[in-house]
Amino acid sequence: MAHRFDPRITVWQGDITTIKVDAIVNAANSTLLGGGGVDGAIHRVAGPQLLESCKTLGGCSPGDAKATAAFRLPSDFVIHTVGPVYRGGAAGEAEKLASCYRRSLEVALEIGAHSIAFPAISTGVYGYPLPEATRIALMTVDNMLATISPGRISSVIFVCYDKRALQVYEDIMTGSRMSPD
Ligand code: AR6
Repeated sequence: MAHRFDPRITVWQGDITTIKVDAIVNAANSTLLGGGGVDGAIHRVAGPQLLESCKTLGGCSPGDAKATAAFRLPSDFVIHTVGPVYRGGAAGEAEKLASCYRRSLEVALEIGAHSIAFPAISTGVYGYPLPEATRIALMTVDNMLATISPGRISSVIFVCYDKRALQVYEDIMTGSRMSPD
């Protein structure tokens, strides 16, 4: 039978920098000093104050997360997390990726962010195969939400940049893609 995901989880296709939630998550690198992909887009829209704020954080280890204000973005906060670089799957990537989602939700709780939007961490430049990364993202967040009341976390949006990613998320949510491929 298909797994029933927490109703606070939704999937949306588009640009994460346009979303008005309490906190958006950035798929950063360990310097936290900007980069390409979603990181570049977030810094561009937030403006130069975001980089200034990130400089005070002293970097971030893979699997960890740290928050800043969101400056010109419509959200209130940016939670910067660092995904693993995919090196074939036997180098602890799955545990590191799961840790990104767990730590980001823990940081959201600490800063009082109730609504949170995630990009598909590590699935761009860092090369994590999308179906496997998506299963980890959905299962990790779903497992954590089971222990967090709706008064503390009210919604989690998974943001897919393109149609292909949206299809993968929707297939896993509806149970039509539960086995590895
Ligand atoms: N909104 C939502 N998702 C996006 C957006 C956007 N505006 N732009 C890209 N994506 P990536 P990574 C998706 O490469 O793999 C950076 O240089 C994209 O389609 O941004 O974790 C950092 O500084 C993909 O599915 O992040 C690091 O050095 C997903 O976001 C490195 O890349 C993640 O792709 C991190 O690599």
